[in-house]
Amino acid sequence: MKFAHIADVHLGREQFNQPFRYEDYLKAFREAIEKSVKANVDFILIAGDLFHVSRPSPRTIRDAVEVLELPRRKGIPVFAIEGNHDKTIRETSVFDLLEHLGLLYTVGLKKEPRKGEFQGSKRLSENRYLVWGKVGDLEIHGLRHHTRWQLIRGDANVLRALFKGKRGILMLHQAIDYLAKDTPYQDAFDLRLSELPDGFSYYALGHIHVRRIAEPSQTGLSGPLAYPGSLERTEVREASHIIRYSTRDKKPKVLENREGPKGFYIVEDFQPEFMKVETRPFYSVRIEGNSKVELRRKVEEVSSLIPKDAIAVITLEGTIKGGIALAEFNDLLKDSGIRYYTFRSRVVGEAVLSKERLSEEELFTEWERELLMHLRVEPKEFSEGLPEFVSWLMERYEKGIPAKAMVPKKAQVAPEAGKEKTAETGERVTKKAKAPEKAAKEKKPGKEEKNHEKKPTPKPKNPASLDAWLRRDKL
Ligand SMILES: [Mn+2]
Repeated sequence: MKFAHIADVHLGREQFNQPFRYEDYLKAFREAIEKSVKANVDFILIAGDLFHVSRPSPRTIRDAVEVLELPRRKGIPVFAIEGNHDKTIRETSVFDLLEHLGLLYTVGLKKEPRKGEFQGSKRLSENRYLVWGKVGDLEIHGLRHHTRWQLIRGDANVLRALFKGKRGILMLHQAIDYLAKDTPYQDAFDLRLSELPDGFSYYALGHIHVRRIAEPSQTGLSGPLAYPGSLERTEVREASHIIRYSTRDKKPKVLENREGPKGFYIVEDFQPEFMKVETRPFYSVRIEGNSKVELRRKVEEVSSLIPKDAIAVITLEGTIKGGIALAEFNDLLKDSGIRYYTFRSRVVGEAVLSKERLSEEELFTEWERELLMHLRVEPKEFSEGLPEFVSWLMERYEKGIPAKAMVPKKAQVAPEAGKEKTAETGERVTKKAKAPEKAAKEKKPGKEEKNHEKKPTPKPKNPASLDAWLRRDKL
């Protein structure tokens, strides 16, 4: 059994508002599908964010159809889940259209059962079905993207309940803490490693845009966890090259990004092997200087190191009296021929007296950090479920909410009062304030683990929490 595992295509995206980037993203998708077909795979997985938005333009849909025709003509089924970018709460989505055309099959929760050569389903409750893909004896399970607060509540773990006893492949579009290190999801993961359902031979993941693999020997799970990363370079962090030019350096240094090329996996016997996809050179340039003259000179010097067909994001840094205006730099590269460049400024107008920086932990309470974390990752989510989310958050951090917000007047004050006071006086956050917060932090994981251990009470029917979740949650 051989299959392709693709994720985070973001088809339809015009990065930097540049139409040529639309073509780049499409080209990468076409190359990945062509290489999969050429490798003679039995099926193809797209683990979320095939599209950049949930309502792609007619042009994007046309291009997706054209590319997905390639495997269909060879009888190679494509299985997909929706990611955070392309999921929708509407009745009908672009995925329904593609499915109707026989171009792909989505797996997960559905209102209607599915039957056919490549699909199976099981009734969970009234008009709720778990739908999976099948190729021979192999089942391909999955669930579209959900936020952590939808999947894990106290000791209720929706994923474990849904996929209990299932085998084969599990496709998810979530950030798993274990593999999120050095990614934007480091502190904003959706799932802990220990929360994943065990028993699958391969975990086909999407959402983290850099390539990561964790072997069963590292995780204790039954199969490897794999993120192929996005097919194109979606942000500065994913640049192909980094140019650094500090105030000390006489010459700029050009480095290749250690994350390497972009691509996807061809998986044989559940062992992923990386397949490169050609992408446009993307340069992240950082220039430090102590004067406008120095910065301008260095920009000119560096420009010859950037290939003409590249994208360049140039960040200017330093301390310069009066600051700088980016408009003063744009003219420098006007005739450079570089396909697209943009300047960003991290120049400060005056010297900062203290180099000390307050950490997030010192600035915000745990409750505030949790709220910020969710807002940072999922701003879209809140048009719908904000009140529900807030009550979930309040519940979870009941003990951390200032007493006055919970109970009018006669509050059960004491342990948290100190923290509240320091927050209100607004002066520097003292050690006094940190202490109770730390204690609370240390207590929490222990409590969760205890709940975990208690949990496995195998019931023949859906656990009550799953039933409740199915009733409440939108598909
Ligand atoms: Mn993505």
